[in-house]
Amino acid sequence: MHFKKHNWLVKDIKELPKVMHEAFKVATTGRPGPVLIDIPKDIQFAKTNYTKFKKEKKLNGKIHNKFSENEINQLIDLISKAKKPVVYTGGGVINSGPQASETLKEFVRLIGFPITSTLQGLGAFPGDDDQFIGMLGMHGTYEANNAMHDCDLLINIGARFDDRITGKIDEFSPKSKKVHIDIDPSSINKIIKVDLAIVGDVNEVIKSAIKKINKKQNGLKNSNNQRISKWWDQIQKWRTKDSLGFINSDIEIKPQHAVKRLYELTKNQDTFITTEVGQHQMWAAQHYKFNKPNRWMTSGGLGTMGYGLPAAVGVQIAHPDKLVIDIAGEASVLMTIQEMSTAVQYNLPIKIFILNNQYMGMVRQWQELLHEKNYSESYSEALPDFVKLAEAYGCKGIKADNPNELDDKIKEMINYKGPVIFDCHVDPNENCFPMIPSGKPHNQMILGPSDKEENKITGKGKSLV
Ligand SMILES: Cc1ncc(C[n+]2csc(CCOP(=O)(O)OP(=O)(O)O)c2C)c(N)n1
Ligand SMILES: [Mg+2]
Repeated sequence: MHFKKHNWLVKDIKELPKVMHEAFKVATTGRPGPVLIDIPKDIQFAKTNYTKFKKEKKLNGKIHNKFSENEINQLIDLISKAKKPVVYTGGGVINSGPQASETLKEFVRLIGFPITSTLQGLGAFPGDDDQFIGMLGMHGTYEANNAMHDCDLLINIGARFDDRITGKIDEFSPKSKKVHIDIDPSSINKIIKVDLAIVGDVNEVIKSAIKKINKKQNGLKNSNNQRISKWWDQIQKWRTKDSLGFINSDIEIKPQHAVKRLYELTKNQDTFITTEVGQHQMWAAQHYKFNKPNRWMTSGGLGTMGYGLPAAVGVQIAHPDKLVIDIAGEASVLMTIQEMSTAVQYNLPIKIFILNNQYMGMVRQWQELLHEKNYSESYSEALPDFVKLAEAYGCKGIKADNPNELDDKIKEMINYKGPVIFDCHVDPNENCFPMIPSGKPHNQMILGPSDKEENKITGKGKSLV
């Protein structure tokens, strides 16, 4: 499977400077992605003179922004007619650069629509804003998924209709007109057919739309508000379900509670969160509120356990004075735990916050819900003592297993000047809800344990998870 956008094999040393320039250009422009330059041993020892290459001017602006005024007019026309609209944003807004998030905020406030986000798009729009209806998809909120299902206009900005978002494709958002704004033409009409495709840098496209709205249709904001007021009433009703709610405990630390406390105790500073892959990742996405772009680094798509710790190392090097926390699972973090040496060697004060449930929790959850509780190889009986492991690496270890001591221990972690491994023992049996069973449409979510029976995951849906 390809994990890179492009690769080069350098066969002649004279090609190397050109290839290096090209590689950086390909990696950073259009839809950004990793590239590989293969430099064989003989070329590594060869010598050549460096020749300068002319920088191409503003590649993003010239090559990819092929959208037309007519397309922007069509977008505004759809916006001004919709009664049940929803904006759905993805990682493309983040990749477009911080300016795109500012432009997005202006656009969404101007049109007054509800906005939801994919896992990768979190932070592009403030997570604590009233217009934000939470993340959508497999573990998204009730209001976001129902809005997606019932809407009459869906504006996808920089997202790719991933299977964790669409669920059952032929029942995905069945009544809506669909707009897709994306820099990558190959993403368009790939999974979901759309009514209007606008290819371009999302920042440029939204900016053009804002300009047009402000110029031409001054009354749009008010007329929109009236037209969609019933829709907002419906969304508020869905919100009252409180789909991220959970039953807290005085005896055990609930993982959702741990993430909520971590958020409350760190929200006053500019905090960067990375994650591993599993339930803890979804609880982090659900309960930590991201108000700025690029504060949330997580592995989606292929979802690689072991991503969060090295990612935290990288983020801390880029932002030496910021608080960087890896919200981790005990199984995932062990995949790359050796990187604690890097953190200690370079004195990087990363905080590894492990939601330790002694299970590969996401696997256990699926075994419970999809395989009739046939648990296999998901329980870890022989975990290391993470406090001792931290000490073995020469950093600080903190353990918490009582909700009453959680806040003090989190504060101790935040205030400690070096790297920390925080072993937070949580309820091992907690499941991550809400959940759209794969193969089911968005309006058939499992909301919590008591909801399971009516909404059992059956038939084809099982193999789709
Ligand atoms: C490298 C890799 N192997 C396997 C998987 C499949 N997988 C997804 S989540 C998970 C369990 C993760 O366990 P843990 O880190 O303890 O997180 P939890 O779900 O308990 O929060 C596994 C095995 C994966 N995503 N990546
Ligand atoms: Mg676990």
